[in-house]
Amino acid sequence: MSKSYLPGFTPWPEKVAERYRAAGYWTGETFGAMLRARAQEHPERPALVCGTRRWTYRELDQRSDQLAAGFARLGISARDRVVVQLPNVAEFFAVCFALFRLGAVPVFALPAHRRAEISYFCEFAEATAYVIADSDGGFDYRQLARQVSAEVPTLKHVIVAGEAQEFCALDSLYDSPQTFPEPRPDDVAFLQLSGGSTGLPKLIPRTPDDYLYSIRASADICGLTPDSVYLCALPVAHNFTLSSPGTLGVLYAGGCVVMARRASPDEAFPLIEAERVTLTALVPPLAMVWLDAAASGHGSGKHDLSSLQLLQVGGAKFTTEVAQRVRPVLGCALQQVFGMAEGLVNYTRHDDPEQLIVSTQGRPISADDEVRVVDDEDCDVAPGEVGHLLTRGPYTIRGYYRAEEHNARAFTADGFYRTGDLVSQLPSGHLVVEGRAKDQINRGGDKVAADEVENHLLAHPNVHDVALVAMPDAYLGERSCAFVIPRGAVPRTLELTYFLRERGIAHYKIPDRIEFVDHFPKTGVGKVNKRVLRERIAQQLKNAAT
Ligand code: OOB
Repeated sequence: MSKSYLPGFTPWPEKVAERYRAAGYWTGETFGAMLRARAQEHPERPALVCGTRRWTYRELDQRSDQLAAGFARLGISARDRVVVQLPNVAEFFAVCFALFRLGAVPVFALPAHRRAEISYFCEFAEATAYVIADSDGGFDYRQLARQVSAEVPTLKHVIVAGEAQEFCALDSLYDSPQTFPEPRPDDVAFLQLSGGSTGLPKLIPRTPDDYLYSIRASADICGLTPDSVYLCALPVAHNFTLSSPGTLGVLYAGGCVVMARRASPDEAFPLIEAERVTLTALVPPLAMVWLDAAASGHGSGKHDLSSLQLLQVGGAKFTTEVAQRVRPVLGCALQQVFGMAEGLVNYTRHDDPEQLIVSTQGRPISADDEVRVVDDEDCDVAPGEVGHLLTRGPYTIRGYYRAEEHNARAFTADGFYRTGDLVSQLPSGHLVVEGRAKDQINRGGDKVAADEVENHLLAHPNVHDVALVAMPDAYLGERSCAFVIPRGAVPRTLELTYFLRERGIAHYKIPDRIEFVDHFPKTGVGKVNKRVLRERIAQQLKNAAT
């Protein structure tokens, strides 16, 4: 076992770590050991269902061992970073557990990411390998891999699930199992992505100790058992789907994970009926689509959803009015989930009064999650008042990966993470998300960092200045609007969106609307006043609707 940590990781202070171990939160278990234990307990139980394929725990365990050996043959070794960009397929788990067993470090990209994001992740993490599916949703990831390989010299291997063409086929890597040294449970096991608010997305280091604690506790809060059947409908690599309690929580509990390629009712409802799914997780816009489909009672709505016991909704604010429809329409319980890839996750509990379930975003997992609600000077606000949410605890990171300068701003001197969320807290401990102080647009759960998109737009020769703000949207909650001060000829909206596509950014980051203006309103200190811009576009939309 290595004595040092992965360079660029900020560990918890030793005294704090000791406390978390003594409290039984951090158990020293690794992901590889967790899967091994389940495979020994119930080898023949189904672990994964994906299309016509069904993998038992034994098979998932074996495949992970075999792939670990295949990855090692390629030269991938402990601590190497590997960007993993897979859709909702069973291979995701074989790849992840293989990398965990090797001690290599997956970097979880989303299927929506494109050249700009993937090249950046590969470069920043100095990734040696990139794992993709051949194509999904009409997009050919091999074409993306060609562009990324040309740009990133450290990248030695592109590994493809499916038709590999000139790349390495994942299926060719199922070698005879070998034994690898157990990785440290308190070192980085993988890197998650932050939604970001400043510049490029930050990488979030998570350890087996902290992550498995949040998974165990989440599985407990959600009442998971070996009979739980989880529909993985949101992107598999997202923190919500992975760990709250998500797929890993269900595997921890010995249950079964059913993969849906899409979260639409026409794909998900037949799977719920056929596999007797007991729980799933959605972002608010999808929950609305499901409610409408189920309420209509025809088309996809005619499926038997009676096995569904729990619908989790999170990632963005779920309005009380829609939340109230879940139980009557879907006939299952609702759980609101307010979490973040950096750590802290809040759940409403099964035995909470219905009023709290529909109107709050839950309370923290752990008695040792420290939550502070503060004003702009970091002073605690009066109980019940709105303020900035700060948090630290047994599964909330103490720093982003290799981001010393940013960390000094994103964390307080005593290690609290500044979430950028504005919340109020009820006497019961439940949090209500009231807004956001970070410069981000939450597009139905997809997070858009304003200045990342602004920087791309500023690269256009006819853009003098730009400010990206959120505008209200009945379906997504928020969409993005770019206010642009043109330089010279006023560019056409289509030209700018095409320009952004060409720069290779994820589709959800492309502004939904562009407004051309002569100047920006300014704050007292001369900064662009985004509040005024948000109000202006909201008013404009309102006027247009009446
Ligand atoms: C989840 O994680 P991220 O990292 O994509 O985004 C975190 C941010 C939070 O800081 C907050 O701004 C927003 O997403 N958010 C919510 C919310 N859940 C997340 N805002 C309002 N209401 C909610 N229920 O989104 C995530 C991670 C784990 C579990 C669930 C969600």
